[in-house]
Amino acid sequence: MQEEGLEKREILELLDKKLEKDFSYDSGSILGSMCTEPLDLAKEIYLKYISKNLGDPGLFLGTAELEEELVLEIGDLFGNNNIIGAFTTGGSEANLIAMRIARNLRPDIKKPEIVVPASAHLSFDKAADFLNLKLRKAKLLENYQVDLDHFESLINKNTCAIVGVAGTTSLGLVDPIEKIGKLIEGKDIFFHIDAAFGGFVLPFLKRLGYKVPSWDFSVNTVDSITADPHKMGLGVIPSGGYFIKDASILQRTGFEIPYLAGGSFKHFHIVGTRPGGPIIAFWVILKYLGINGFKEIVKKCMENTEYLVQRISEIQGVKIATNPVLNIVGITTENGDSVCELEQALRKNLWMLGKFNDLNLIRIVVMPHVKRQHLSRFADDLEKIVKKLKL
Ligand code: 0PR
Repeated sequence: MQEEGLEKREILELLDKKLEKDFSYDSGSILGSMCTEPLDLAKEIYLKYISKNLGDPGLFLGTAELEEELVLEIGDLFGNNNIIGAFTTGGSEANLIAMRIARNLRPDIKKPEIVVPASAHLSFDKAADFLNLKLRKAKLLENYQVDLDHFESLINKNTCAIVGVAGTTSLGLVDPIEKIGKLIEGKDIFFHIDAAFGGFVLPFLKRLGYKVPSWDFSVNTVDSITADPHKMGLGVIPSGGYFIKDASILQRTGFEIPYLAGGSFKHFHIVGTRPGGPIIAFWVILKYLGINGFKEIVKKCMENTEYLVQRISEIQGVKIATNPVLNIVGITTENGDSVCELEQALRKNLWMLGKFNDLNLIRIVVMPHVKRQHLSRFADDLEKIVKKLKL
């Protein structure tokens, strides 16, 4: 650190240089991210309220009330307007919090276990590690759907939670939530849904007339849901969220912090200091877009997804892994060859994609920043590269 402070102009120049390596959403290069450029209004509001700290809600009563209001509004969207919940740094934290609740609701289990589909996000591996849970993974069938028989066989007297995914990380698939729920009917096992990605797509897809399987609180065995504003909610990073059906769980498993300036309160959070800005920004996004605004955004993403699927179907040597349910497309080779070389070649052409080695696929997330012309250029490049690699 230098002795004297620099001029703002000098600092900005330095920053521009340092950050010029970053990719930007509007370049079209970012095809494999679940984040996107937040709405301009959300950015403006976030900056305005950047100092709000929900770690001490007694000092920011208005913000705390707004968070509660937002949770109820989201509950309404997810089939139950009588829930509790809060916003987090992202889906990983929300999933970790849900798994902690599930574990603590069952103090009678000495060696607690959770059952997740093999397609579940890495955050469950992390949660199992942090919380000392045994993680049991149900394998996938050929069509990438979870094998329900295997799932059922993994449930036993030590199971404190099971997980269903509504929008898998690799392919955007929705697990058969109703059928999974049936496996634990009448049992004291917590049922968590990871809709970090799908949470702010599925309700709008349904309203657009797409066939959407039941995945939310309308399935009566579902206890909690993760859904992230900073993915398809177009919110500001960091913002994830968890939503819980039974409000009494807060009293039973929440932490109490007794010494705060604003007074004591109960909460589930890992962090103490908690940003209010992204939450206020998300409240504004819901007000600004309304159901119809979200429907329009989701419709465009799905139309672009369908365009991409069509273009890939015209390229010999590659194919889509499975028909997309959400705005996520998996690309694999027709002859079963590894996608590694293909992914590397695409990366050299500055297409930044996801790659899933276990499923041998490249993932494209058709986020709102991904435009038709980007996909068209991508498909042209893909065709050339596939020819060159003789796939
Ligand atoms: N659950 C699901 C289903 C997810 O796909 C993710 C993240 C999480 C939970 C965890 O969310 P946080 O990352 O907010 O903790 N899925 C993205 C992925 O793995 C995360 C991501 C986002 C990766 C942007 C890259 C990127 O550029 O693809």
